Amino acid sequence: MAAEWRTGYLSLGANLGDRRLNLRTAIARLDSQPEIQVTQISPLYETKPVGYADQPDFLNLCIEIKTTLSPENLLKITGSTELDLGRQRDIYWGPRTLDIDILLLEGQVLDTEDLILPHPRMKERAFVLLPLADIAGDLVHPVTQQSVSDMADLVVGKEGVFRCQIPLASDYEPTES
Ligand code: GSY
Repeated sequence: MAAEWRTGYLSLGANLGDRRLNLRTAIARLDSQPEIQVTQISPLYETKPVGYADQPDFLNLCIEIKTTLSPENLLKITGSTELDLGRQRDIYWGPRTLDIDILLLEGQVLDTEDLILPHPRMKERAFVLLPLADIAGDLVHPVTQQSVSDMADLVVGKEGVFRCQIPLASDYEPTES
């Protein structure tokens, strides 16, 4: 039986190296996987660091994907993409060339040692909710039943999140869904 294509949402962030290039490369690598299609890319945001303040500002965005991967295999791909782009885990909340968080995966509510879905901190993070609301405002959180737009309206910390005037320059176009 053919595997089912599910819709998912990922948050990407970078605050070391060429931040735009890191994000572009990560999106292209994810889309080059046969089991992943990138179908939407949010606007790009410059954001103040959350968690560990003494580090450079981040660039953040969210993407929509379609995937046939299980959550565990998607996590393996996002993890290997982070490592390929030079990520080291020196400081837990610290600077990184690339961070990819799986936010939501259609039909999946999970709490395992390696992965919690929906992402447990997404509702506290303006740097996640503002770009996510740009591409999926009507999406409903499967546990709280709140829409992404409502969560984005209520989230604190929006003053540290600025939409970039210059888009993520890209030779990459998302696949039409
Ligand atoms: O969890 C994502 C990594 N991260 C970020 C981030 O991507 N953006 C901002 N603004 N702060 C962050 N703190 C951490 S940890």
